[in-house]
Order: sequence, then structure tokens, then C-alpha cells
Amino acid sequence: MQEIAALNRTFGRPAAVTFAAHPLGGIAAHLSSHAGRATVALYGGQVLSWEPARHSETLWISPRAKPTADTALRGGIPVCWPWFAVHPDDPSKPMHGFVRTRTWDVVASEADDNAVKLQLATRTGPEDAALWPHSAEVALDIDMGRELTLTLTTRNTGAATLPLTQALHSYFRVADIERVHVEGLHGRTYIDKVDGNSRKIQDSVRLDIDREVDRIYQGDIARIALVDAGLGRRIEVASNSGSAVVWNPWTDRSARMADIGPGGYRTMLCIETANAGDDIVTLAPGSAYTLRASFNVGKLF
Ligand code: TA6
Repeated sequence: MQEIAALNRTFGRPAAVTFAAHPLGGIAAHLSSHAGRATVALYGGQVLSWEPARHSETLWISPRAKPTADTALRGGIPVCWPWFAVHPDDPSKPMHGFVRTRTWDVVASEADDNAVKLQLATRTGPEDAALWPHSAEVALDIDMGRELTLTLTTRNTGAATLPLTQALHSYFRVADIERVHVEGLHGRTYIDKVDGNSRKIQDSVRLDIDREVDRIYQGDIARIALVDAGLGRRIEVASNSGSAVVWNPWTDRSARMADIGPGGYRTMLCIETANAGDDIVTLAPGSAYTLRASFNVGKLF
């Protein structure tokens, strides 16, 4: 486990990158530049906060978030890897894979006038064989300029081809879920997880969130916008992925979850950059795949 002092000596950058104990446990990297501020927990390799200059916090984190050995922090941008949601063959395996509950290593940092960059990494080893019979190295690059860009690169270091599903499971903070809509999905096919995984077509330009929503949209969805009338802002998610997930647990489901908190669903919406559903990446030995998501915030008026 890397220590705070050593992290600051090796990867600290004056006024741009510092490492400190985080109130939720573990160590966090604090990134700062004239473009904004971000906090990244090494536990889970999870961005917890991003405040671009001239905007308020963009990410939602539950007041009940707390890390335990097998629970991810509820909020920010958890990394779901190497499978998304329930394991396809064995539901007893951890939901969303196993790297959101481990501490990642810091391997690089960089800062200039325009951007601050941090690279985290983890790898699978023999100790993970019972969960996942493959070997891979994973790098998460966090690049905070005017936009926040996350790239998640998986390299297959094993001898067999591996299947990969994954997500950058971003939780966005909204003023009031009933004054929010999503654009960019019109005409897309989706798997409706709250209706027996039935396949449907998004037949409206706007997706309003007025009930539990848990959908995997299929196809190259280059840009999705979260329009938040309450906060007067539009968050655009640009990606190279072959699927995207929209999730809000609404009343009943969030009441059954320990860490959303009363009314928590009203102030969050997940728009996730994913390879999920039919979109399964196949990685030959030695090859690599990069999933990329960029977030951009603008004022509505
Ligand atoms: O991405 C949506 C989803 O897969 C939902 O089905 C919901 O369960 C959510 O992720 C959160 O999963 P978690 O394991 O963090 O409780």
C-alpha cells in the first residue's frame, strides 16, 4: 500500500496534485487547476468530486457512502470491471466486478497551465483466479482540463482471449430529478432491466425520469446530455463506447438499498459509459482496449 508522504514526494505537483487521508477512508488525490478541482479516491480508483471552474459540484455522492471490504463508495464514478452488473454465469460473484473495492496504485501525475493528469493502475493476479480466470493490467487515466476525461485501458496479459464488460458508472448531482431530462438517445434500442430485460426503442427525443429507470442503451452513442433545469446546466457525456446505461432507483428500490439515503434518488442520475448488454469486448492475448468518457458542463441560459 502506498503511503501518503511517499505519494506526495513522488507524484505531488505544487498546487496541482496533493494526496491526503479522505474522510470516507483511504487516501485521496486532490487535483486543482484554473480549470477546476477534483478528488479521486485510491479505493476503487474512484473520482468522487469534480467542480469545474464557474460551476458547482457535478457528481453526486451519498451522505451514507462508506467503504467496506466488499462495498463500493456510493457515488462519484465507480469503475465496474471486468464485468458489468451481475456476473453472467455466477450471480454469487460481486456485482460490477471487483476493482471498485480495491485500492489502486498511483503510477503517474502531470500538471501544466491547462490540465492536471493522474494515472492509476491495478492488475489481476493469481489471488483473483477464483473470481476471474484471466490476467490483465488496467490503467485509469484521469485528465482534468476544461473537460474531465477518463480513459480505462485493459491489456490482456494472459494466454487466453478474454471477454470484457465494464462501465464508468458516473453518478451526476441534479437539483431535482423531476426537473431533469436526458437527450441523445432518440431511436436507440435499449434493454429495459425494470421490465424483464425486454428490448425497446427510445421513441422520444427527451427521456424524462419519473419512475425507476435501469436501461442499457445499445449502439455507438457518441454524446448524451443531462439537462438540469433546476441547476440551470447541461452536462454532456461524450464517449467511444458501444453502450450507455441510464439508472435511477426511484422510491422503492432506493428504500431497499442501505446507502442511498432518504430522498437520495431525487438528487442523482447515473449516465454510464459502458460496454454492456450485447456490447461485449473480446481481447486477444497481448491486445488492449480503451474505454473513454469525457464530461463537459455548460450553462443552460
Ligand atoms: O448501472 C445500473 C446498475 O447496474 C443497476 O442495476 C443498479 O443495481 C446499480 O447499477 C448499482 O449497483 P450496485 O452494485 O452499486 O448497488
